[in-house]
Amino acid sequence: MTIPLKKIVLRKLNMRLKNPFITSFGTTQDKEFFVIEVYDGEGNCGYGESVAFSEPWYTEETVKTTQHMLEDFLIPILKRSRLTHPNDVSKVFQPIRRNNMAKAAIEGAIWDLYAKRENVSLSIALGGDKKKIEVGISIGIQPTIKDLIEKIEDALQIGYKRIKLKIKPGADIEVLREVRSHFPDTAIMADANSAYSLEDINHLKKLDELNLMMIEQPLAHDDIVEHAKLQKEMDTPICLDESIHSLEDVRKAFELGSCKIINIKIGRVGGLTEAKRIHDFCQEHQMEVWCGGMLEAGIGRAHNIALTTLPQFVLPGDTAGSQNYWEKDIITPEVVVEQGMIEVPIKPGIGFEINKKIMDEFTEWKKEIAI
Ligand code: OSB
Ligand code: MG
Repeated sequence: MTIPLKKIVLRKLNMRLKNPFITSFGTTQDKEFFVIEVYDGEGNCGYGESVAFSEPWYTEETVKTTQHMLEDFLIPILKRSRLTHPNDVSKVFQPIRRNNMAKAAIEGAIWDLYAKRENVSLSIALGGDKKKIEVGISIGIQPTIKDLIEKIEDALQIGYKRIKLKIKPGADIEVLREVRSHFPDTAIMADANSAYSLEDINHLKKLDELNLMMIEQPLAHDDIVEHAKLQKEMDTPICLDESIHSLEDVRKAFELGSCKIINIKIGRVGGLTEAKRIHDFCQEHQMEVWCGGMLEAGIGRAHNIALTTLPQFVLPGDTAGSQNYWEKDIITPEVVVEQGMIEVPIKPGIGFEINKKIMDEFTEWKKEIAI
């Protein structure tokens, strides 16, 4: 049966993180993004959230490129397409090269709408089965070791199942040694966000003494060849983030031996349908996966929770609780972490209500587009 699309509302929001988030590529505090509302004209509304940042430091997409793609290409394609399942969205978007985060934002809204029309949770619609998911936390680069140790202690108090620390040249091995000596048994991993090159191989090999769960994206954002060389020389499992944009990328990375673990981000791979295809491949080939984060507000967070209920998400992801990021989130209830777990909502679609008052408060402008 056709999924009727009657109207799309595009909202631009701006939300300030409680604390600046510092990585090897820069600092984020103000998060600009779009909320996309897709209406079927029968009383249902699906919600999506875009994840590209204001600057192209993580991948090439930005808030402005997202708007351009949505308004000038993706929404016009939807106007002339007939969808029977959310899987059709990535097919009709195929002529548009990349711009995966823009595609994922609107595809996510259509997945939510579809699940609501079917009267099932997004988790069930995707084929997930977990009732609760295990989560970790990603901690940005801190001004001092003391600050970092305190942040880790706070996170362990909440029960986060693993701690991810951001590293960069000059703030890596010494910091991690100090952390490891304070927390000898904690599950710790490091994320370099592409800050190193193969010339640093001897330096990176020192990480092997620290018993890390994995090292995430040590080398170039667009590389899988040199990561394969590095993985052959290192015991610590490599996890790829920036380098993975599709199932094809995963297939090639697997063939080359570029990594042992994949960080799946819905936005980076162009939506839930592609994320699920990557999941299925990894399940078949015994590659471990986990769900990454993009400092999302509640709608994006809800999509991540639903995806993580698929069985091959065997490692805790970066979907921390709303309180880790925001004074107040745009969904109700907010995402709550207890003993390192999030309870998966069972209501139809994303399973959270939108707090319209709070969403309006952060909305800079909105536009209605008839389909
Ligand atoms: O590399 O996973 C990353 C945040 C912004 C950009 C890139 C990354 C991150 C994080 C934080 O690690 C994930 C989160 O808490 O949402
Ligand atoms: Mg990363």
